[in-house]
Amino acid sequence: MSQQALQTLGEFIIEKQDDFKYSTGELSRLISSIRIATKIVNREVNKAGIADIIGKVGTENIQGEEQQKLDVLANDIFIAALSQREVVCGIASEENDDFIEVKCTENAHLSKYVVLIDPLDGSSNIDVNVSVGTIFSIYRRVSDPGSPVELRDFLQKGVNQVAAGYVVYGSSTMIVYTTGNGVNGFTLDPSIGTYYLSHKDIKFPTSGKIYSINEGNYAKFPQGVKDYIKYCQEEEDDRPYTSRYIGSLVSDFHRNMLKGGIYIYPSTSQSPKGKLRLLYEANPMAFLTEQAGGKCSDGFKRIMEIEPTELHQRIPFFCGSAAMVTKAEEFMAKAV
Ligand code: AHM
Ligand code: MG
Repeated sequence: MSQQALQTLGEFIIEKQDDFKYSTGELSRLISSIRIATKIVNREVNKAGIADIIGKVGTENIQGEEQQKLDVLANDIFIAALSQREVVCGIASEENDDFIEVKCTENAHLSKYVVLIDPLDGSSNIDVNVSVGTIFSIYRRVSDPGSPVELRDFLQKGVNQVAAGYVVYGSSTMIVYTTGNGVNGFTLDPSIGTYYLSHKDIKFPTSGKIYSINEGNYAKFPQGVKDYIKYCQEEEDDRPYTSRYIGSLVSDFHRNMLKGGIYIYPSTSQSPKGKLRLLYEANPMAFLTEQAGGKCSDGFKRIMEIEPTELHQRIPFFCGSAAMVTKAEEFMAKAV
């Protein structure tokens, strides 16, 4: 295929800028900054094996989990790329305890956007060469422009998202994002460092045959989830379904969105709120899911309508093909 015939992400961003009434180009610049950072992170992830930069740095993040060097590096890369370009007034990262106020210049202070980011999700997979990802979520600030950002600028419901997306650093590196007009995916040509539009207007198949859940935790799952797993395994109609779980949210999500499937990270008896974070993982994935025609809930209610109360809040997460999520919710409701 001739590369000249393909649209680059840069061209796509410029073309789509006109979709927004009264657009100032600020969101386009912000997405372009993310694009640049992903290429740098991609380079680091790719060379991780040979560069011997994998290892523990001896610090722990707010959730008390061990950080690996690449998490720290990816976090620094995104924060630098976003704060140096006058495109955001605040950044919250899964790797930082508190949000960051961006005040490097007067202009940046006036920016109307905040970004929430999980710079390197699934990082425990890096040292075994399994795909990892970046997840991001963009909101318009609610406090007055020009004043320092506040916690409430970040604690917004998912329905307020202006844009969200992820990068999968996989056998190919892809960026997939939405600004509320459907979901598009771009694949990186590493030889020239350019993303090309490869997956236009992605839609979740309405149903599917894949279920993704960490079944090692089965004994600790709520009864509704146990019942749904049993349903997935029954020999009836198009079942049993296929079990696929990478343990890297972005990769599991990406596969399910393209092939049809459901991803569940439920509450467990040990972690009643589950594992995934509402602001850094659940909400951006929920926005993408809904934009692709899928469904996303905490097992009972829509993820994007949940009022956040803290930056690192966790939430049970059911996400995927609409018919499959609806079915899982039926089992949850029956078991209450
Ligand atoms: P992380 O943000 O600490 O990397 O954790 C999130 C990851 C997800 O990518 C993945 O879906 C999940 O944790 C796997 O958790 P588990 O190993 O408990 O199944
Ligand atoms: Mg994460």
